[in-house]
Amino acid sequence: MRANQDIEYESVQISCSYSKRADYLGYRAFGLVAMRITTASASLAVLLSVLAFGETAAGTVSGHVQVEDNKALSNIIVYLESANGTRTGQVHAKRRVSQKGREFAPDRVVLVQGGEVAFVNDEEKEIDHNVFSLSEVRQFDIGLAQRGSVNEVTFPEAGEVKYYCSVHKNMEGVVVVVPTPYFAHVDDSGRFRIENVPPGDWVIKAYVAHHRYVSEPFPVSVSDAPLDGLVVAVVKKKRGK
Ligand SMILES: [Cu+2]
Repeated sequence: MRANQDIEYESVQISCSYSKRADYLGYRAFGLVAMRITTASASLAVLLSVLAFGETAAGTVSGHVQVEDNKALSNIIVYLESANGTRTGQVHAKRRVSQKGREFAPDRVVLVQGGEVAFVNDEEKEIDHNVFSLSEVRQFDIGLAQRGSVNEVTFPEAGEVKYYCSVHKNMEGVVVVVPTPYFAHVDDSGRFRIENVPPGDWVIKAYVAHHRYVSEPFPVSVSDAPLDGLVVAVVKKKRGK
């Protein structure tokens, strides 16, 4: 290259102007691609909303949870209950809980009322387990479960079901049974968002894992317009309750 300075100079000039041109073309090409992506995602969004809502409109319910004295509580679930007691939109999902390594996993399951949990003894060694609950909502005892066994337990009533293993005292878990599929986990900043809620009258409630706190339910009327900025109060339980 150094043999001919002029040629090198010229080639630099050429490549320089070429690269400017290429940049310009690239920019334009990028712009066009970006436009195409935007158009594609816009049509996708329209398609998705049509798929999600189908022929019946559905609403979004969102807001935040306000805990008394701003106490930091984790594992709060906000959910909707039908105002007239009908059970809408039941999804009888089956959840699986492993017992491997002498622990229930996941040890916290949210289940829609009527659903079931399969407790699986998937230990690698011959270790027997058991699952029992003395909760008000659902009492059960699956007896001694050998390695490889699967025991399904249904949860017909809503509420909190704490359960244990009679063989291993440190094993415990909880099934939170909610009345409808319209629930959301509250995030670290206290916010929640429940989507695809059928229009109608609902009562908004919260499940609070801390036994000294309880939510203050209130009615909400859902339409196809988003219901935003709701404040769900979580307060200390009154004495004697
Ligand atoms: Cu066990």
